[in-house]
Amino acid sequence: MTVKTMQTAEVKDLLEKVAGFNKEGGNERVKTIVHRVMHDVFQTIEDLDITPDEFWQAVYYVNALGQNGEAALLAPGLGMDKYLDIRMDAEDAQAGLAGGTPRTIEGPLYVAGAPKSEGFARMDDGTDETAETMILTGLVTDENGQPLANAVVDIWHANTKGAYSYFDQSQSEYNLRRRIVTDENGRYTARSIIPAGYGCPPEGCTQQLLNELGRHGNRPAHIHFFVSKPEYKHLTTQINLAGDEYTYDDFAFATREELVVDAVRVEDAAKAELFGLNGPFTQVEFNIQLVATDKSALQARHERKRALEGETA
Ligand code: MBD
Ligand code: FE
Repeated sequence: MTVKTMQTAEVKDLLEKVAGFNKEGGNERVKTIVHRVMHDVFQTIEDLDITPDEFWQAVYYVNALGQNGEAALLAPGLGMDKYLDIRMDAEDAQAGLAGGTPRTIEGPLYVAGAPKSEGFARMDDGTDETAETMILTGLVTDENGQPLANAVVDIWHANTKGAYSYFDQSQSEYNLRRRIVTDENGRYTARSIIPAGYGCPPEGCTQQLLNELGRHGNRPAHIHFFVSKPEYKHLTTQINLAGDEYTYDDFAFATREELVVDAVRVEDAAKAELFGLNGPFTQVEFNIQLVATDKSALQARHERKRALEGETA
């Protein structure tokens, strides 16, 4: 059946009433958005001849998605976080603020208030004795390569099972989450463990939809960063470790060529000793360039719901 009703006065009138156009109160921005989104939903139903059975499946899907708290996981899986990045990159370019280390998506697993230290932090709690020791080092500079002291490098990553502390209650508090303030030479150093990639919960709503699309729900091994310093553009980014099966096939579309980093195995005992280690380790180097700005709105991360944000300093 191919009935066309979108152009009728009845449907146009319905959409305007749905969005509260004929009512005084409410929020004009919300009205505009709801009108547009509902128009596009109706148009999709018409164009694709969506059946009532399909429609109700979608309604119950949204219910279940909320119940298992996966809306912010489905979003990156559907490329929405990536699309916001594409827009912010284009805005930066338009404002003459392009450059520096590229941004990439935050993801849903940040926890605010991780322990803060100067220059160095050990990030793992030492309980995973089978994990490969990681030394993560880097230099934070401005666009001219001048080192930036006192930049805050907020790092978080998964354990060897791809799980993040706080969300994985079996891990200790703030395991694999630290804030490191760059030293007088602009450097930060972390001792941690090499993370494994993340996989969506196999029984969850996100994976359920990905299955329908013939897609997997995996991310490569990666490490998240927020990097900030007053008078510089806030940077939200990640590095993806080279050589992972999913480095260039990330379900969340976070990989960027400039953010793929080699993890180098170091057997040299003298080098290990430099980091206080008595055995081989794997070194990951990630240097970061920040872009100067006097626009204070660009110096802060975007607002969204984050675990423990507002509860800790
Ligand atoms: C992650 O660890 C992540 O970084 C993203 C973007 C989505 C799900 C899990
Ligand atoms: Fe992640």
